[in-house]
Amino acid sequence: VFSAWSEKAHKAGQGTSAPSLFVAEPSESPAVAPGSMSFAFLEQEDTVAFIRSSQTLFVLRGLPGSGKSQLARAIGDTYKDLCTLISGDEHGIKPEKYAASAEGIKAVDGAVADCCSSGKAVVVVDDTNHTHGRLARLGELAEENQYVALYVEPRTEWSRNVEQLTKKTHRGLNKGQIQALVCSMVETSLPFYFGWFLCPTQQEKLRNMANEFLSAVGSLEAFKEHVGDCKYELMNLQQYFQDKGVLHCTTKFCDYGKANGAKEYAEKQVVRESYGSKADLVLTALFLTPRTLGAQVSLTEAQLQLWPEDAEKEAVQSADLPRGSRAHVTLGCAEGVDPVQTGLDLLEVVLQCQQGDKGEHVQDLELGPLTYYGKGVWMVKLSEPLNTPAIFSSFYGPKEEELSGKEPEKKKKHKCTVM
Ligand code: 2AM
Repeated sequence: VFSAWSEKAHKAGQGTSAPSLFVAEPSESPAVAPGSMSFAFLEQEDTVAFIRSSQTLFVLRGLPGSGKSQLARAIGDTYKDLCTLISGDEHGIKPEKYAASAEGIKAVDGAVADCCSSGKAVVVVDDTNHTHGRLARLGELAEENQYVALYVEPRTEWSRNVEQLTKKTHRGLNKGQIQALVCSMVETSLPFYFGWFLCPTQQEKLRNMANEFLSAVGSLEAFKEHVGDCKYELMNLQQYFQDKGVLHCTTKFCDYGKANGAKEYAEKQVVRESYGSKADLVLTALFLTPRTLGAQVSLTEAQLQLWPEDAEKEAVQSADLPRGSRAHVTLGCAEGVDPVQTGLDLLEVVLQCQQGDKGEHVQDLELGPLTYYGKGVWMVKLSEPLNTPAIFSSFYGPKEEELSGKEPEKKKKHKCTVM
């Protein structure tokens, strides 16, 4: 079993002879269920190479007995000395008594923060992570330390099967306890959104480019002349646009399952297969409007497979816009503006061009030709598109009621059918 993993890592040209933190005696490890280890971050050469040179927090989630620790060992075997495993079990966390495991949870978070601040390439949290609070907290730790979080569940056939899990777990949990945990897993399956997440070095590069764009546009006479075209005051551009966290290109907004088609999207084979894989995004333009600052992304055919069919129609029903024309990275928003606006602003430009209004060419900046589209909308087409590697992942954040400090709605009794 372990030699098969090592073989994979070596095949990817990434194996090292350094001792692994995860070296386990093959005889101690249970057999691997067929297909349960087929993850891009274990099997795809370019993804493995990218993760090795980047900063990734693997948030494993799953029930006791579902194959989580085996998955953790497989990650360890692939990334060897670049990887640290933090186990909830070893810190005394009891999945069935999460509320009473505060000490252990605190210790895990401390260990994650320490590993991340030491710059370890791969940090793995091996715990059930079946509650929203844990997913959001670990996502927050990743963001604070400039790591990309990957939420991964074992792909064993029995990962949510109460009967089998009850037999397999060594924790002595009864069926009722396992069932409660399975329900919690199901309820927290869908993230806030899926998307491609840029690694920290690329984020910095893009932010610098955006600042260059703002300085160049802000200092133009033409810009000052047009400030009156919109109702917003567009001076001091760097301060005007507020940062909206980790840079990413959203593919599907799920709103934890409340958005239309979220479940169907998450269950698509291509989404499952691509989760945790590297993609090379091509950024072709930067734009600013009175509301948002963004980068246009030009998706390849393969990337379009992950693009929801109705992403453009959902925003502009009346027009037939090319698939992927909403793809972008939000770089900043004016005060009080939601990041969803960036894609809508981009679509307005695309629509305007489609209707034959190509805007007014203002001048050539160092970044490329600058066009004014009216109503405070400016776009520079990059003469050298920015190729940026990114990881296809998902995002969990604090829920709205936690952000607003409001009492959460009384928890509805979800009917949960368990296989
Ligand atoms: P963005 O991708 O344009 O930046 C959380 O708000 C993330 O999901 C943001 O990145 C945001 O926009 C995106 N988002 C929010 N609401 C959305 C919606 N209704 N449709 C699509 N994306 C949305």
